[in-house]
Amino acid sequence: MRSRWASEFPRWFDWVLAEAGIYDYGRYPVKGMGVWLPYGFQIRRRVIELIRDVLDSSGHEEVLFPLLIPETLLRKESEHIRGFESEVYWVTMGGSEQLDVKLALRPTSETSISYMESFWIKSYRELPRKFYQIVSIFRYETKATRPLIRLREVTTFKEAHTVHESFEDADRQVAEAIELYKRIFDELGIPYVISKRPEWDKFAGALYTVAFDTVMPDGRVLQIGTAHHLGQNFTIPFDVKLQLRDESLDYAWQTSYGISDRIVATLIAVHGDDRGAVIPPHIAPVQVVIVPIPARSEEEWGRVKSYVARVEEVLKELRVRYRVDWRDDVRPGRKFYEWEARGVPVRIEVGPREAESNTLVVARRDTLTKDSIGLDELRDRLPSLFTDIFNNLRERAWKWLSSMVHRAESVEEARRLIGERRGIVELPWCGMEDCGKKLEELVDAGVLGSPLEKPEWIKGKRCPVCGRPAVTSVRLAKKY
Ligand code: A5A
Ligand code: ZN
Repeated sequence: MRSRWASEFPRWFDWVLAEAGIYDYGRYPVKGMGVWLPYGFQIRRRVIELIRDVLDSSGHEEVLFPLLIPETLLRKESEHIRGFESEVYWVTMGGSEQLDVKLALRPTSETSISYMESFWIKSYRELPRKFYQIVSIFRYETKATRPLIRLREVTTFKEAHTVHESFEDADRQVAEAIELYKRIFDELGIPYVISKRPEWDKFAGALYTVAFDTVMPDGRVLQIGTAHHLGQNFTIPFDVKLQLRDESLDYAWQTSYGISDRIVATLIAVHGDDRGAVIPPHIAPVQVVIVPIPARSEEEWGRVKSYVARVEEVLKELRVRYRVDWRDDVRPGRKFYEWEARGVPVRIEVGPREAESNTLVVARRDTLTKDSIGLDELRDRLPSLFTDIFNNLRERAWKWLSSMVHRAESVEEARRLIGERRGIVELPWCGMEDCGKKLEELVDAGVLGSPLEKPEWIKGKRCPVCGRPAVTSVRLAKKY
């Protein structure tokens, strides 16, 4: 058994990805790139389905752009390229010929999408448009790469790109994006803190960035999603012009928002335990595993087998994704261990005793408790058991996050909290960049930003750096 906590977390995470058959990382001979294994791929697929449902049902249209972006396009917005310059993979050769224009493997798609929008969008009547794609992007990350958390090929990059007729509409779109992301994370039981990133840490080319952060079991913070107001920063250089209501011509306004493989990483990290993954029932590739317990005689075994068939009938009727682990060369204890590591939410054990008495032993993965129920109760109890498991996972994860958000009023206190407890520390703040940066240095942590609404508790409090009255709070954390 491994510990998921504190400094053990990175090792636990590597172990669970391998042990549960989710993601093979570190062996493929390109740094920062791994392989989705069959079991992991199914988890990923269900998460993607959830994302698609949420976006499709809110007027987003799925598209698919080319992977390659000509250098000329990528360089058009100066802040953007300044931000991404050092992370771009370039294609320079076609066979043995040098290419006239270098081609970038997209690090994100603002430039290619804006370029095409200049042909598509003519009038305010067509707006808003909300596009999205779920694709691979490439970033030559220089910070330590980690499986699913910091990749160089991000294989599950959901990027949405929207176009609007005014600043305010784009502003409202960022608010919608936040609501949609809340729904997505809520449906996975992933807890989050929402912050407006400080000026010095916004997306390259954005007017402002709002980010979702979560706290990993080691107390370090991971950014799991971002929404950006892009203003007219891309529509001006790409000439995305439209006719407005008063017949005048102006450049369009845009937003973009993205989530990545980190959503799967977080699902596994926040719900897991020392035995491995704990996958919420609606996402689990296998929702129920039946482990038949060996019998002493052929005759008894025959009764177990036909009893298992009766259990299967019920599971089929309920349309549950289940497996019967019939392997005869593996002992039940070993099977329990393996299915627990994979995070199967419910295990049903049936042996001679259960077959005799028409009962089942039902084990919950989240609480590791066992219960004996009648076969006739299964039909009624299983759906509510799934709901209970998910609610418990979500509650547990939120409790953990809340316990990791601390408040401090002085630099010393903040520094001690981050040093001893990790997580997020909130301080009153005057809002000045100088003080924010000074805090990063003094607290020895990174700034996440401020809450979207001015918090009540800072009333009458002062910025611990300059002593001026606080206008908001600032959050700091050790970041991934
Ligand atoms: N076009 C916009 C949406 C964009 O690219 N935004 S972003 O740079 O902030 O990326 C969106 C999200 O992808 C981030 O919030 C982060 O959760 C995730 N992400 C970024 N780089 C990543 C990497 N190297 N590996 C895994 N996830 C990454
Ligand atoms: Zn200050």
